[in-house]
Amino acid sequence: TDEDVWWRNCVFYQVYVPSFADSTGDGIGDLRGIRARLGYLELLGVDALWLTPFYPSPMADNGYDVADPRAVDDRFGTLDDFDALVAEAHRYGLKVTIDLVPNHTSSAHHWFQEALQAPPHSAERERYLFRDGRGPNGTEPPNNWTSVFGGPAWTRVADGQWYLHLFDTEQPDLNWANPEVQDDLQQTMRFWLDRGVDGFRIDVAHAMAKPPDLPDMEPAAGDSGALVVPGVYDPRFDNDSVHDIHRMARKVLDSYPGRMAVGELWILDDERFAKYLRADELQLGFNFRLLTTDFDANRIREAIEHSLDAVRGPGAQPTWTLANHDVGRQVSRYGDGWRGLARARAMALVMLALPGVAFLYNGEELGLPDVHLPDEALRDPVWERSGHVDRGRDGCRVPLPWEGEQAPFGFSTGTRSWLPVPEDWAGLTVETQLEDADSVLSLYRRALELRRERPEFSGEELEWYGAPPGCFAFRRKGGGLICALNTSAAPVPLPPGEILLSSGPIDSADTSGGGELPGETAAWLIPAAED
Ligand code: TEU
Repeated sequence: TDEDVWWRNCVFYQVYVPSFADSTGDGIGDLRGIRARLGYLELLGVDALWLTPFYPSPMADNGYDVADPRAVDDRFGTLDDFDALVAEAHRYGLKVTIDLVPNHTSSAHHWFQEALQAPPHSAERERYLFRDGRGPNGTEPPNNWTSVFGGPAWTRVADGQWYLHLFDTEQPDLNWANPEVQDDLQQTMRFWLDRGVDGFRIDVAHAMAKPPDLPDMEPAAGDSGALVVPGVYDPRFDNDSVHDIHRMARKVLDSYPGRMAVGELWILDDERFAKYLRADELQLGFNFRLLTTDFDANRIREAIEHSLDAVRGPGAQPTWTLANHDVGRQVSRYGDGWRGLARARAMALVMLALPGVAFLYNGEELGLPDVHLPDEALRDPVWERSGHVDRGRDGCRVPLPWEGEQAPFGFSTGTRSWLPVPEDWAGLTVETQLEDADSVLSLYRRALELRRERPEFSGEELEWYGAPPGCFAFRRKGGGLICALNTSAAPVPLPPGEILLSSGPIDSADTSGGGELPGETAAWLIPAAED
């Protein structure tokens, strides 16, 4: 039924749990904080939530180092708080999806602690990827793999063996050839499905399986993080046996009605990407092409066409995203000051005009920029492991400003916040933006409302109009919505029609007698009736 495939044209909202809303005054966001702000999400008009990890964790990687996947960290609340959040979200008509982190655990997970106590080749060690080192006395790592966060992907333990970690030293990779590991994920899925979650976001979904002999990678593979680049041999990611894991997970999902999973897939090769979306694997895969594209009409059009092509084979829905907690905020990415903001507004209209699924990252609807934090505030292991070369991802993780005149602007019931909120964000709060018809928040609200309510937002395929350099316009075949984007500085003519919404000021609401789209702007139109 339609209700079973609720996610097919859904707008997801990523709640970065530590930074959304703090109900206890400790400066860290929590589950009760989210529950208290559900009214805002209803007002915004999203359909589903993705909650980042809230499981017990030493927070070496802000919760992506999970010590117990079937519990709630004290910082974030209790299981009762979780149940209450799900129930309340459902009353608001919001679906709830949560993060699964199957590639690794925290080094504080009892399995890893047991592995450290146990001898080499023991059953305890076989849950992870322990190996003997190379070179005299095994003092060299078992292979040349590097961690996505920088430095070698291996750390040596007291008895001389090494364990693999594709991310931080405190995130040991699991051995997915081990049936115990496979079984544990199924238990975790059932645990949360039984509590009523509607689906999962699967962390590094192309990473779990490793070739048993762990062959060296091509050193250049280390330059692209977790992204698999065609033509560069990288046995760390996208091994064929990973698909067995997704099939297994899908069986669990399918034993409940209307549940789904979206995989984080850093894969540029369309054929490899499409394999994860086969009928018995993931329903959705994150597509990072829009997010990694500059503000250039030709490039953006290519990214869109490519993304649509990539899912056509398996018949899956396309997905779109402009930001998340790993990549930085679009306002800062697209340029400084007013230009970055104008472009981010334009791209929001492009993304929300496209068929399929959109993922928003909390704070993008406020036009938040990346924050340049002082060194001593930085928490991200990327900052540490890169030898302080890469400032890491904290700049896009700063808590949300809600209301009032003083930082942290209602984020917390107290005065603290785990990352400092800039004092000059008073003008960016939800409170101020709700009152301003021209704010980024008002743009997102209006866009989401139109997308939800207007019949023009249907049709899975696009038709492209001829357009001057630096611009494009597409029409959704079926519904008929037109989206035009001008990435140049000069105005360009608009197709005839009625303007539904634009990312910046436009002279006339009806362009049938001719109209112009200013530079760095996007508009939605309903085509003039043909007679
Ligand atoms: O990210 C996967 C990933 O490899 C990148 O997004 C990575 O964070 C970035 O390239 C580093 O600069 C997922 C999570 O989204 C991320 O927050 C976690 O740190 C990572 O997995 C490990 O669990």
